[in-house]
Amino acid sequence: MTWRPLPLVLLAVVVSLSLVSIPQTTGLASASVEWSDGSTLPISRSGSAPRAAAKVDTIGVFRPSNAGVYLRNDNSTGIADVVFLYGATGDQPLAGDWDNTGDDTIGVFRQGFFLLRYHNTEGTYNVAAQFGQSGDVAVTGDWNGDGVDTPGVFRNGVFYLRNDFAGGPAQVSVAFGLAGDIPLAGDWDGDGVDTVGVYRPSTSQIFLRNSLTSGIADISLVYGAAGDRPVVGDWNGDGVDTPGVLRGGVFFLRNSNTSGPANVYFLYGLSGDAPIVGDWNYLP
Ligand SMILES: [Ca+2]
Ligand SMILES: [Ca+2]
Ligand SMILES: [Ca+2]
Ligand SMILES: [Ca+2]
Repeated sequence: MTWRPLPLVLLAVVVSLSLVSIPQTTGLASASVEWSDGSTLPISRSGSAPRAAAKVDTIGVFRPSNAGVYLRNDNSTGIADVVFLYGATGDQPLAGDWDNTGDDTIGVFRQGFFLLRYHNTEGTYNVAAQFGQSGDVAVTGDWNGDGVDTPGVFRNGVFYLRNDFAGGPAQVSVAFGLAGDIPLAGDWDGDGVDTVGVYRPSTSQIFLRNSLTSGIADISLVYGAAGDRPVVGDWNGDGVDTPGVLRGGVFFLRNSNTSGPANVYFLYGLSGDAPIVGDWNYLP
């Protein structure tokens, strides 16, 4: 769920490469630019030039009854774009970029194990990381900004986080929220590092913190209603994760970390499905 801007130096290289490459694909429009020294360089007008791709998160659901995963590549009503079986009834579904490829893939938390897969296809896990324990609620995020989402758990108002899949004790502990809160993880300020938050079901309040240290909320807002299942994601590709809720088969998504109505809402999945969020079809 982390958007990483292309470094300026790399961006300059990409732009210059696009100026000197001649589009060969049939049917692509092309043009040339005459420079002050009289030379000409072709440029592509087809939109095929390399550019920094923004990550946009979309929704999916995990269906406990059949351990089915139903991913959609747009935040709109419609059939699933990707369907496969993963995990088992009783697992907590997860999604993240476990291998720093840019795309988010499935995982589950099961009794102190993070069982993570590198592809959104049926198959066994690629990573089995022991972290946390039964009764914990799992969260995943890029806690150190290296592009890899790694495990965390929430237990009685404390987040325990690790920056790798090696097992072992928590590397970071953050007291935030209360027992009974639903933990959240995302990049609330667009700096490339995921931090923690909580959703408080009793009051529909969301509390977000921008650093991985114990302390009061940097951002608080009210969103959703009793019984909603919260989600967070970057719905508009601006690098900032913002809230949403799933309510009886309808997703309500908001594009800012402020109180207010949904910016987007649509029917998806069935009552009883658990929501998941990621960029399933990211292409670098
Ligand atoms: Ca990935
Ligand atoms: Ca990381
Ligand atoms: Ca951040
Ligand atoms: Ca956003």
